[in-house]
Amino acid sequence: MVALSDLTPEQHRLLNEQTIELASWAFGNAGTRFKVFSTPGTPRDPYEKIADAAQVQRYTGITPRVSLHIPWDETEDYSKLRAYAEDLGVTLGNINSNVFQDDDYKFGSLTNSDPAIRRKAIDAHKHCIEIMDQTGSDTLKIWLGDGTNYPGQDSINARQDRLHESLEEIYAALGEDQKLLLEYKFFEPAFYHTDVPDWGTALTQVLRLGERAVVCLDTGHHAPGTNVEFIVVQLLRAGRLGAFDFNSRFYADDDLMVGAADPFQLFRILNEIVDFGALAPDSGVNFMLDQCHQLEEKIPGEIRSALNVQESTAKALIVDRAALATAQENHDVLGANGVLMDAYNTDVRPLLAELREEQGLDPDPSGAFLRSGYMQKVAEERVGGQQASWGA
Ligand code: PSV
Ligand code: MN
Repeated sequence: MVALSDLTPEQHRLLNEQTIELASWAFGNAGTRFKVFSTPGTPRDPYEKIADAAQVQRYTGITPRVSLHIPWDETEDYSKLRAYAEDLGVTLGNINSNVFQDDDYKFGSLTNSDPAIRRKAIDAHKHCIEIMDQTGSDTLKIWLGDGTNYPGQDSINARQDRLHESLEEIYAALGEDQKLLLEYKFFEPAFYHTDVPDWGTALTQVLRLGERAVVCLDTGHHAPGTNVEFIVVQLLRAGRLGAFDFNSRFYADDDLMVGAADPFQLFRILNEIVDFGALAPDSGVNFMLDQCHQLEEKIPGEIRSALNVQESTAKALIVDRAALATAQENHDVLGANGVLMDAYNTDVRPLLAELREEQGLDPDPSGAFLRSGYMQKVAEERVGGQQASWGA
């Protein structure tokens, strides 16, 4: 076990400063194509989603930003939404574009062979940039459903060209302080090929755009068995790891709570982040949760996830880097692996409870939230209307 007093001032500072962005859609109902279950108290609009996200921040102290998805979170007055969020102690984070749920995008959006549809998709991104100007968001996050289902359906090569041209126009529309974040995914909804399937394609595309174009690594978007931490290092080395979408998976893009399916993978990722010196907020890497809570309660699910990331971070921070370097130099395979495993097997929960007490928070965020009665309160208040859901 380690105590807060065992940490160096630098380790302590990094834990204190760590932040994790939440996704607004995590607070809506989610499910599979078979069924979306509803829950009493589920938010019905972006305001209620932000109110729920603010609860996660209130009890964990490490989730001060909420990411919006457009048009899911479309609202009349973004300055009003921004002020509402700030009153509750959170800010609005990334703006996620959505060009995958309109009939026009059946055969692609930014890569579509029809110039009129590409124009519509580019304009949807420009609309997101206008929203960013009002919300104060500095990042436009792009994930595309584009791809094909059958060999020969369209030219893979031509689609890459169209993608570049579309992205170039979007990139040019960004302000000096705004970034373009391109997310890759190797399948779904397209099954033969997707137009941005992997980090190599995403990196190639962003490198052609300019310095403010970076890559988003969603942990669920890789083939089973992929060494994700290796990709983390490659993107860091290229200076283009813009963000994580954290979640965990047993099979495909399950969007389960991060650290639930494979806590060791989460530790390995954060170990590379710490080793590279990319944990500090000014490193340019945004840590975000991109999850759907289908069975579990959403706010407690987000609290658990934020704590899972925090615990893995603390474990990565306490890796004895000097001992590791010596073992690596001596080709001491078991010794080096043992140093990592010692950190991974350390119970950091008491240390984090101490950290919270020092920050004036309840040492047990999950318990404190459940005791607050918030869930009962919103279940009583949020009656009628249309509950938010994935895709609404
Ligand atoms: C796609 O699977 C994705 O990971 C993207 O980040 C989307 O915007 C998000 O999920 C929302 O469902
Ligand atoms: Mn994602």
